Amino acid sequence: MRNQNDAQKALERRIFVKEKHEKKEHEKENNAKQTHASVIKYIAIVLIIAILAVAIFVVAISENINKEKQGEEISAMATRGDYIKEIKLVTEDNEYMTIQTDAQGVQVPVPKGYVGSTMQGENTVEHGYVIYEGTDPVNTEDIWNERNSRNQYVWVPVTHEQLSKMYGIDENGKYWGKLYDFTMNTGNNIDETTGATPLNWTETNGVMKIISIDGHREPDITSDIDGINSFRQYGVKAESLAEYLTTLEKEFEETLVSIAKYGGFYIGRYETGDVNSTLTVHRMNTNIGGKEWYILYEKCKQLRGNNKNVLTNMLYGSQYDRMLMWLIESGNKTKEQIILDSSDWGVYQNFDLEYDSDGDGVADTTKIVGRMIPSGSSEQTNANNIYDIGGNYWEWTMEANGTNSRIYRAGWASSYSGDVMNAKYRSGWSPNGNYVGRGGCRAALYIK
Ligand SMILES: [Ca+2]
Ligand SMILES: [Ca+2]
Repeated sequence: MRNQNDAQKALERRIFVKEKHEKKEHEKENNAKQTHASVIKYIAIVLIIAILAVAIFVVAISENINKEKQGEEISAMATRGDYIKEIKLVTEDNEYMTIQTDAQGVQVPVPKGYVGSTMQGENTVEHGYVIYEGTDPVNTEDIWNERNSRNQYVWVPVTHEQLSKMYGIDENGKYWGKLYDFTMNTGNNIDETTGATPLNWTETNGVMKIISIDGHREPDITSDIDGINSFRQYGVKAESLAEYLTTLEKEFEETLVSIAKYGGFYIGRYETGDVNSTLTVHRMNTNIGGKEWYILYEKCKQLRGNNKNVLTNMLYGSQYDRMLMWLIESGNKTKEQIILDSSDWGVYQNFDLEYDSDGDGVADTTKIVGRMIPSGSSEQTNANNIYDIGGNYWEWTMEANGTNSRIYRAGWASSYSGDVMNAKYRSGWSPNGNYVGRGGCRAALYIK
């Protein structure tokens, strides 16, 4: 028994020892594993730190490169912006124009191929200096025929300070028109005299930003047409939208150069006429609307005919806005007449105005609701010698909005009143869509 017990105890002890040994081994193993894991963890941490350090370094370097790049771009932009800003005002005759003196002694550039009017009421910059196409002096004895048969434009003076409020340059170096809404409110960002306030853009340190890229903007394309067939259908002279955009941008830049060089631009005195054939800017025209934006845009460019001293185009939104500001600044119109109600100087459904129906210079007809009047036939719509801004036909501009709309300005005679579609009013529709029947346009002329 005793031996058996001893044997049993010995066995138990062995088992115990074995287990203990195994436990120790296991612990050792675990310790080794833990040490191994610690080493791996340590290496991992070191690696992560190293990777993070490298990443931070790379980011820092690339940010620095970006900053340098941005710096280069900004300075390139500044140079490019200065290129317009640094253009000196031309004060002596050149190959494209001669400097004329108005009735008040103010100098005004008159392009070759056009003559400044000597007619009283048309011969001061302050109240709208008028030029007539052709080289013959304006026959003031037969002024009604002259007005009805020669293209006419009115000088809109623009100082360099005012020009800087008509365009800006974005971070990519693209020139944009500065568009404005007009408000009777006062406050930051609202011009005290005119109530003009930025529309869809900001400017910081000389860099302009379009707030909504699909909002009001110019120059830009809209995507309603694409492909060579639709281009041809509307007489668009481009093979692609990209090419079209390049053309629009180049033309806009040319207008800025001209405005800087000569201190202003010419605006069509009347709504453009003869829209079914070769455009004209004549008084008493009745073919003044009903065309697609694309067609009128191309036709406006042809308005200059063979004259190589000037460029013509459809008016830009930024130029329309400057013209409105000029009407207020020159005292021709009040803020209220531009912003709140243009009934008393426009062609609207809510205002009976007298107009000349046969061009003999004597008003003999009263407009009734639902009727347009011949271009420039009512003296009541005259604003610094520019006619029918307030109403009559809607006027397409170069301004784009959305992906599929061009902006027209002011009113439409037959179904709106002047307190709704006042002179500042802007809305848009598809450039070749349903409402083209109401679309006319205003031309502009720039000296080269
Ligand atoms: Ca008459
Ligand atoms: Ca109009």
